[in-house]
Amino acid sequence: LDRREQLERAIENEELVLHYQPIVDLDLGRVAGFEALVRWEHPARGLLGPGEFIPLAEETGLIVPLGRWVLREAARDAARWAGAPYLSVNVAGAQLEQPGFVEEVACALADGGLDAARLVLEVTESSLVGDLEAERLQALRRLGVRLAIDDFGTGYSSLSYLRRFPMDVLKIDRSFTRDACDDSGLLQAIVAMGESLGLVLIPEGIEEPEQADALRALGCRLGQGYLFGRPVPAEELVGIAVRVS
Ligand code: G
Ligand code: G
Ligand code: MN
Ligand code: NA
Repeated sequence: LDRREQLERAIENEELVLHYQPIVDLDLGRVAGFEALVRWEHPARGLLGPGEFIPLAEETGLIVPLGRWVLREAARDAARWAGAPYLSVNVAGAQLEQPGFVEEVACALADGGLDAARLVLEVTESSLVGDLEAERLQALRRLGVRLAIDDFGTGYSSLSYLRRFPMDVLKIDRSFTRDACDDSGLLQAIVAMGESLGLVLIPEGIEEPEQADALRALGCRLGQGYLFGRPVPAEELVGIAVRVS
């Protein structure tokens, strides 16, 4: 089998697994949500990270069935979490373009038993291109789902999409988080812009306590990174779904 066929089989045979990384409230030291991050339990090569198969999935269009599986699986997992933390799921541009995408999201929520208000969909700047996407995002919002811009600041797009696309959350790429302790004017400007647009800010890739302190002082309420937890399988969330310290 070639790599595409192997991935296709993996989706059908449930060789994919979801890991979850906590998103924490920096003030309360408590889990606010989890981001679902897909892995592939390859029968021969072991556990593969998304970097080893998401690009292939995007090139071949397999990202559509893969993403559908992720959404359904994650909604089912999240419905059982104690304390009702929210669920954040990455969505590729090709998924947004599917005519039935909004219905698929609604079905995943209904079948999994998850309230729409607990779902955040993460899209990248590069998938925000036209009227079609804007319409899809509006429809998702009408379902009660919230929307996040992922890896903010790393795309090549202008900021004009912030006017055209309804957004709730801005995930600040870890390349900016790294400068948190250096009195970075760029990071301050990103936070100020996010705040003035009424967006929830989530700096990613927080690894040091000093970074968390600096980001909280800047006005970020939430954060994500290895300091608080690495992505782990759903079974290992028991306990941390309620509280981290
Ligand atoms: O887990 P890790 O940090 O290696 O993830 C690397 C990248 O893979 C991230 O940019 C993330 O957005 C992407 N990714 C992880 N899971 C999914 C998924 O379910 N769907 C899509 N489209 N991308 C994902
Ligand atoms: O692109 P996206 O933000 O969806 O993917 C998150 C990726 O960042 C995952 O692959 C995750 O494993 C990785 N990640 C999460 N926290 C940290 C961190 O603190 N440091 C580093 N280097 N990577 C992280
Ligand atoms: Mn993400
Ligand atoms: Na990101």
